[in-house]
Amino acid sequence: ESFAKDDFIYGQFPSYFRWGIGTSSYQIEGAWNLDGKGENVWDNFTHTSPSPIKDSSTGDIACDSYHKYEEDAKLVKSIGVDFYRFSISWSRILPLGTKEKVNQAGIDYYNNLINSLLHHEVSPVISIHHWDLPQPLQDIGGWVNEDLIEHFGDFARILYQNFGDRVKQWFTFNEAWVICVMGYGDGIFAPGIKEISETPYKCIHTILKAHARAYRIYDEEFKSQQKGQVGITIDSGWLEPSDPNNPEDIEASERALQFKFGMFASPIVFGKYPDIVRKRVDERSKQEGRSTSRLPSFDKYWTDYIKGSYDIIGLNHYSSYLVTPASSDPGPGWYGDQDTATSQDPSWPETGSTWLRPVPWGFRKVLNWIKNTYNNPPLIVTENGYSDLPNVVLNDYGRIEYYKGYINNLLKAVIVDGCNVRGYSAWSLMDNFEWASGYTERFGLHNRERIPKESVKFLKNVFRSNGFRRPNLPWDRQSKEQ
Ligand code: GBH
Repeated sequence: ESFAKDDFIYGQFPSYFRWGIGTSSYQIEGAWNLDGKGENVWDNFTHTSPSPIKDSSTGDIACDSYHKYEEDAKLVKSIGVDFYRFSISWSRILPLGTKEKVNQAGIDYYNNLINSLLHHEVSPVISIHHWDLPQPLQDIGGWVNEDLIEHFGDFARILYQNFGDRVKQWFTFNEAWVICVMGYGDGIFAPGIKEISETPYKCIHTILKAHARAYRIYDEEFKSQQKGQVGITIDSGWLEPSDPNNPEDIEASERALQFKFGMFASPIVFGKYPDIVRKRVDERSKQEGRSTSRLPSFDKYWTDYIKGSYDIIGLNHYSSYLVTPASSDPGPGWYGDQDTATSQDPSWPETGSTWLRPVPWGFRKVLNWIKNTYNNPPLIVTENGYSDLPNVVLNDYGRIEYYKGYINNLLKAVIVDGCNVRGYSAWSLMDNFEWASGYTERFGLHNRERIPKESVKFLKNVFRSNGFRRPNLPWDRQSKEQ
């Protein structure tokens, strides 16, 4: 490594680099039952009692972005970004989840938002699905039912048809790992299913096929005219060996990265699940006396269909973890299969979220791991951000420190290490409904009243400078004049 872990460098990103800010539909829109929108799994989940949400809140109103999209577009503009990454509420467009019934008010809403952004010269970047599955599709099994592959394809096609003349960057899924492990395994996110042994694998399998379907539809029916790009957003922290000199910890770190990022990246890049995942789940399934592996396989057709189904990969990254082999086996399923235990170094600063401690150098490491493992694919950082507890209001100095360290490590990854990162999107435009934590954790650059926090000034300056410009010092001027 050419720099100590925490060295700050001055420098600028390449001229093609693009800056953005992000949100997602359920977290900001509200208007959960207005103008023909159907119910989705997060509406359903937050309306169950007792509430599974920390402060018993819902996204019924959230930031009211359904009514305030013009203010949102202005806010986005005021940060000086090139793009705004937002997601589409599937049940606002297709109230029943299927193409039989299209809700024109939903199409109108996103047309208005897109046109407001373009009016401010901000490019729209769309996440097709950020967790708010129409409830009628959950009622037929959700992501374990392979009928959803075609329904997702239909949904994507409707979006390309209606918005593709103006939208050139699409991401099919946001963090399918969260949907499948937290939603169908741990059950702490919607739809609240607690079946850790097999269901997350089935969910991942269907989602990968649905992703490829949406990619191929664009490629075959729209790309030559619309000339955009389609990718998928995958989340991963950096998973550092607990003891970097211990070979068992080094192996555990690699295993954890393969179970997390590799589960999605390896199929789309190489056409198969990571070898280590295949081997471990197959072996353990056999030991359990099963005739087939808990991890499904892709046949020849799907292998070819999924392999290469990306123009770009999105990375969501927030924090780092220390990894070592697990001390006990929790049994068949997602956690037992990978045999890893993760922790965080208590010396790393705390934030508003228990799982998020700032570790800026981990960002550079995960970017380099992706570069080395997948032959330096084009990447966009689709999310990176910092949370405060409600007691921190507008003086968010912790957030400034975080962005400074993380974006500086991104700069090192790009200009020193040659990682092929094309853009960066901070999370989030404003405080919003933070899933199972409700409104108790705040990631916004603005509060929910849309008042800017201190960090806006800082990020605006980084974006405008395309990096970190060394302050002009008297001797700079002198040397230029000589
Ligand atoms: C992103 O996920 C989401 O894409 C975004 O919607 C969200 O607002 C943002 O993070 C901030 O959380 O509660 O201890 O069980 C990042 C990955 C996965 C991190 C779920 C937090 C919950 C940990 N997230 N995880 S815990």
